[in-house]
Amino acid sequence: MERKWWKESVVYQVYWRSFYDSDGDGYGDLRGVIEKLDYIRSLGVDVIWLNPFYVSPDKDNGYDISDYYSVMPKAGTMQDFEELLMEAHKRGLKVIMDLVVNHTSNEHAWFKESKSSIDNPKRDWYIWRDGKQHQPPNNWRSYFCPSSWEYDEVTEQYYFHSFAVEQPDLNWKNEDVREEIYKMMHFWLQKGINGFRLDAIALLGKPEEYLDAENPYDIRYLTNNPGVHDYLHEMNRKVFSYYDALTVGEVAFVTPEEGLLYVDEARNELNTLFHFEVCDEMPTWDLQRFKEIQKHWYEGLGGKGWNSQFLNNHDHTRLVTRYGNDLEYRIESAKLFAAMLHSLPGIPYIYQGEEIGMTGVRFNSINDYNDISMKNKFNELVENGQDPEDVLKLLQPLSRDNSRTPMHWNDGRCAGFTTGKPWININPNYQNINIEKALQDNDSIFYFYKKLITLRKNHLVFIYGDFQPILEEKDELYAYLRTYQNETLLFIGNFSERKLPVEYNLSGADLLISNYKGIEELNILRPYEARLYLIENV
Ligand code: TEU
Repeated sequence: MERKWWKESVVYQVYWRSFYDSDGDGYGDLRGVIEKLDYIRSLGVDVIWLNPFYVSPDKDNGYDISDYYSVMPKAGTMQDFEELLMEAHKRGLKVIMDLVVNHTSNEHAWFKESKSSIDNPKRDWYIWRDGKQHQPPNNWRSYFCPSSWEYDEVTEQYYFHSFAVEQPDLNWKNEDVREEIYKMMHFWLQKGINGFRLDAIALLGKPEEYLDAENPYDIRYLTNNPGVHDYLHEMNRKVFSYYDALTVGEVAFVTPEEGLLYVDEARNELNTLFHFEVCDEMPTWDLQRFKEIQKHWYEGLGGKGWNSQFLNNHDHTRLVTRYGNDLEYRIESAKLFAAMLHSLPGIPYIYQGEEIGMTGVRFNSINDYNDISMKNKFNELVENGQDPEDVLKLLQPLSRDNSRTPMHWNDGRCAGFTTGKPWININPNYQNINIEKALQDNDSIFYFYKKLITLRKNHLVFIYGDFQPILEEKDELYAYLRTYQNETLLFIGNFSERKLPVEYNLSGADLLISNYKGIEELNILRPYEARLYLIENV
């Protein structure tokens, strides 16, 4: 596989509304990102992924778009965005945007036209069906609601929505829809952005017939339907092929073999993908399962497609809380996961705050939560008779708001995030966990990430090395070799709170980085201890 800039990059995800508030309205904004570009650059990352900032009623925090060509006032202005792009490029940072084209907002002009009458020219831009005996066309649920259909009184039909009622799905079978989206993509790429993160992109295909699902709670019927590859191949031919862009697809519920169809270089669809075999299907840490997933994806992509590595984002709770140990071993476990994610095959993505070990959060009331997915689920379960307190406890660990609390810049008022009232509560542990404190501590998680990123730049084996798991039978130990040209990298990590022996000859190995000060016993790993070695080619 040939060298590409995006294969050699580390991506930093900026959830701008929680990043830094420059004007005191309680929301982060694009000017806030501009003011913190030097901080982002100091970490050593190469690309910034900005979550959506298009005009939106904000029912799903910008993933319900009502105007693809303008910037939502909460985020700033188009001039702010253009300045952000210029200032980022000045610092050698590339910028990718979030492309949300499986659906729009129900307040988009296209939908308002489509909804206005059965024979409106844009009726077919969305998915409308007759009900069955005053019931929805089928029993499908959506990601956010008990039904994926919403009845429209005016035209007496139902429209389809894979997510919230306020997010009607576009009909990608309609060529006019596709051409309109491609035109919009060129508009942003011609401004100089460096690519897209493609939201829910595996959902573009839709079935010919909407038949009832045997188990409506298994929502895989929403994704990976026929047609998706035809659309992505056309999107590549009509848009991506004109640019040297990073295109990373959010592709849930696929096997490695299915995932390869999206990113096989010979198929000219996308560059890389996020699969969700971990974050969607592994509620708590299971190292043996994780090893299987990594091995299957490495073998499944088979050197033909490129993977991406992440363990948290704006939808998935903070990795140190969900998969690490955010109490006694917060620092060690945060660094352990970082060393693993930055030495596995694929592009590493750092979610804002991960680099200082920010943790998940527990708000006392459902009213403190913002996430539409969680609030809809809460209402459904309570309406079905479940105790509200029990439901809150059930939903808190995986609430998307865990990752959406504002960044901790310092230990001052509102963690230095805003001079106003923050749009969502700030994690109360900001006085102990914040960037100002991290930058003053040479042993902080921040500087550990920085060192890892520097190592990746100095040793291509991190990027292009093959992947050879070893010591696989050790339940709480993860170890693998990666070899490229004349270098061999060895990762060993102890994912337990006990000391573990490492039966591997480390005598000739050069230690690159470890998350403990010094080595206590060469062949014993301390709780959550991680080490990366360069070893003589085996
Ligand atoms: O999320 C899509 C989404 O939730 C599923 O594709 C998938 O579940 C994936 O497995 C994540 O767990 C995207 C955005 O990231 C999310 O913030 C939006 O709410 C959603 O699309 C609708 O645009």
